[in-house]
Amino acid sequence: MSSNRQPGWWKEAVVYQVYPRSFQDSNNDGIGDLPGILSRLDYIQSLGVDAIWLNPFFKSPNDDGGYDICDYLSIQPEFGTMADFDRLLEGAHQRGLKIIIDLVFNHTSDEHQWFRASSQSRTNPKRPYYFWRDGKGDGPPSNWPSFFGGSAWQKDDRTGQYYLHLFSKKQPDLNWENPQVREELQSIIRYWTNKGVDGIRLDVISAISKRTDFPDADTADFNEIIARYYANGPRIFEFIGELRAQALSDASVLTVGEGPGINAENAVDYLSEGKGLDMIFHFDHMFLDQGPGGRFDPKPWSMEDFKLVFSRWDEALYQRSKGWGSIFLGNHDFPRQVSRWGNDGEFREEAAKAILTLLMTLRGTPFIYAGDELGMTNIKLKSVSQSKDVETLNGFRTAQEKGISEEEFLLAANYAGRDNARTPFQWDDSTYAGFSGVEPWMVVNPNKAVINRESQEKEPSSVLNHFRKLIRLRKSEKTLVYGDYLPVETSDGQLMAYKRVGEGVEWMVLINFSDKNMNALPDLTGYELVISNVVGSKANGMLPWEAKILKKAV
Ligand code: TEU
Ligand code: CA
Repeated sequence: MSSNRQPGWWKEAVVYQVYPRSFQDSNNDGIGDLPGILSRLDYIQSLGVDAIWLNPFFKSPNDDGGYDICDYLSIQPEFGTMADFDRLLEGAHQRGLKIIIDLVFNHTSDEHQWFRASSQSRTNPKRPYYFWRDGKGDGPPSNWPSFFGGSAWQKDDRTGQYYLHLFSKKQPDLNWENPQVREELQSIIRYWTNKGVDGIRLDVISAISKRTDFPDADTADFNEIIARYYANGPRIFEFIGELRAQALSDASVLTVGEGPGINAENAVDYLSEGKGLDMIFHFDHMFLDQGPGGRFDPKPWSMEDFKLVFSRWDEALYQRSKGWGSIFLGNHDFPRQVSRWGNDGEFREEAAKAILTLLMTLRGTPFIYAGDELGMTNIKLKSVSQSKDVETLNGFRTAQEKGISEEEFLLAANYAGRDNARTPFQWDDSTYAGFSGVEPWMVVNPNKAVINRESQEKEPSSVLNHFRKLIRLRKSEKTLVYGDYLPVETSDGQLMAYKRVGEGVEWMVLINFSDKNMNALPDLTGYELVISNVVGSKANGMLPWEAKILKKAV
């Protein structure tokens, strides 16, 4: 049964992101799988969400959590079978849930048959599926760094050339200049849309058009390198437009592009109505606390900059063009949102609800990462050896080369690393949190005794039930979806305030991003409180991490 899909269905939707490896293990091998997700569809439906984004579940050596695909048309054996996927898709559609899959087309695994052939010889017909270049002197063709540490070029001794890999060396970049590659990718999309999937997330889509002269980067600032050398390449809009016109011509199939390096100025070019993508994920807020060295070079972020990101993007997407935005505050690549933006100690519950309030009251489609509806937190790894993430493990090697101690590196990794978001989902307070009957692939957060779905179902004021309240409010009040977004000046910088304005109604959202009480609020004349996330809320003040949603008829 296919889902009844209209173009633009995503605008009023809320999307729930599931990282299959960490969500539910159904066969006690310690690894999450597709039947496990199927067994939890009633829970997902009970949240009130409309769609599920599944991180990659295709055959992969799992060098980068499945983002290194060696067969786009088969299921990762430890996740199950194609029949399991079909049952999951059917089960989701039966519950009115749509399925968004995650296709990684910037690169394949080095174990993909295309790369195995391409690396055989300089004359192999598949050689031009990837980027092969002679070195410069006795070094790589250019000084480009990989996202995952070291050079973005790997020397292949068999043919004496280097191949490009913006990510791990087991993730060679595909050569989109080659029309054969583009045709192969189009047929992969058709395979999955013919199956009835409702949307596609296109991984790192902003980087698929390379500057094929591979000029040396003239900066060491990694996020600048992404923006100026990896993303927004010369043929990017041509390639996206071609994808759209060919395999993605069904306007009811959502296309959301992951776009590191996309900025508020050029985002509209990626979204041009009908020719471009329906939505993109930008990273302006997500890179706020990354120093020039990238993820493991954290720096303090400011509320002023944080607020500016949302104003700037709302203005770019809605006031300057007819784009549509996605809103996310956490995912499988970033630390848990309550730990990163909030407080995961004394005020954890209030802060988790406050951040969910932000997520659910902005203009754009909210994407919530599984576990954030419970207020799951970061994990404190005791040693780097506990990490299962190539980005962290390589990052540690790079740090060691700079003489940085494990203890010092762990401070950065425990603050910013991706392992934080990949600990098993906390269903209950049993030994392995109800995720599995055996020790899982990844350490379970010890706070599962306190933070778990089972206990929160029973608690009316739990983070989980507050999230359900928020999603019900957003669904019943279309101004929270489509209304204008108007930032409101506040005397205390830690107070985030904004209006959502529609026909005959104004909403005001106030979020106290601090551990302290506040008593200087914007003028609330005529507004009445609809939801607060704390007990003992006062009309003329804000308690620590309080988030108020107020409404005024106009
Ligand atoms: O991430 C690409 C990316 O640009 C970053 O946003 C991401 O934070 C990454 O960890 C580098 O810091 C996508 C996927 O979401 C990520 O899981 C993959 O590792 C990556 O692409 C390569 O496929
Ligand atoms: Ca399993």
